[in-house]
Amino acid sequence: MIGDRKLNGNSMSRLVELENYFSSNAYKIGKVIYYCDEISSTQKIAKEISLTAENGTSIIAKKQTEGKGRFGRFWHSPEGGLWLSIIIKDIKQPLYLNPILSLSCIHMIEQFYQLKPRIYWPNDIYINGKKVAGVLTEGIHFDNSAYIAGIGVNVNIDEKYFIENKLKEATSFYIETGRKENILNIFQDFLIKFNFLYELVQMDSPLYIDEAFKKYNDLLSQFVKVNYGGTQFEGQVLDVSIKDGILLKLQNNIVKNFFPENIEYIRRV
Ligand code: BT5
Repeated sequence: MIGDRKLNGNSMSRLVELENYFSSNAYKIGKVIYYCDEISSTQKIAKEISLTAENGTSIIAKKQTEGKGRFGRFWHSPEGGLWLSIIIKDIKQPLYLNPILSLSCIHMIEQFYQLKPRIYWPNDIYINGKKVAGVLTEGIHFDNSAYIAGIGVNVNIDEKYFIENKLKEATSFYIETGRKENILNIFQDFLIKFNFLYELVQMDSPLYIDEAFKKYNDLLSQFVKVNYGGTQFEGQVLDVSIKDGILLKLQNNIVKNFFPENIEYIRRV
């Protein structure tokens, strides 16, 4: 790790070895990687540098003090997690950004651990009924011409942290397996998978992504309660898809689509 510099007031390093790996393998994402010991939020810094940064620039932090979830929620980011934001400037179908973040995480988990990850709508990753990772994509610039694709993954965090912070539904790979992993290895593998799926989107061949998104989904045929733009709905999940969202058969037998951007939360009943 060399090349310390200040980036908008934060002391950042470049992960040169990893950058070389991604450049020399002709990957589009990961040619520029910033690393910081402690940061407010990787999303925030990514936004600040997004105008001049090249497509695929990635920012990771050992620890975040103001980690951000969806709808302004707080994301706990102590040391022991992968806290990552990627600046994406040229994706052909932005609808696929969240799903490919989730699926890259799923495939990385399958590579490293004997675990069975599931996608819990819209894009959380769950293991054994608990949340191990969350995804947050934000459109930036007035016309959404660029995106900050964020993911938080609980890698080596211990149970004590979640108990002390009253996160009953949270887990980590360490809690599930008793094994600690090198977070940079996890990051590298995640980014390899992300590059692969990203290329599928850019080549207009997202069929595999559509199928995998359905295959790993945890909600098919479940009875759920949805908070949709502030209104509650209850029903059975008939289908989930990236393009059409979640298809619910409501209690009055009406069938209705719900799109992820407006789903504040969804719970099993
Ligand atoms: C998410 O939000 O799941 C998206 C999280 C994205 C975090 C990444 S980290 C890198 C980048 N930089 C950032 O600042 N953010 C992104 P949401 O679906 O709103 O889930 C938030 C809820 O999950 C909280 O209200 C808690 O209930 C719970 N939660 C918070 N921290 C958690 C953690 N570390 N593990 C599991 N659950 C957590």
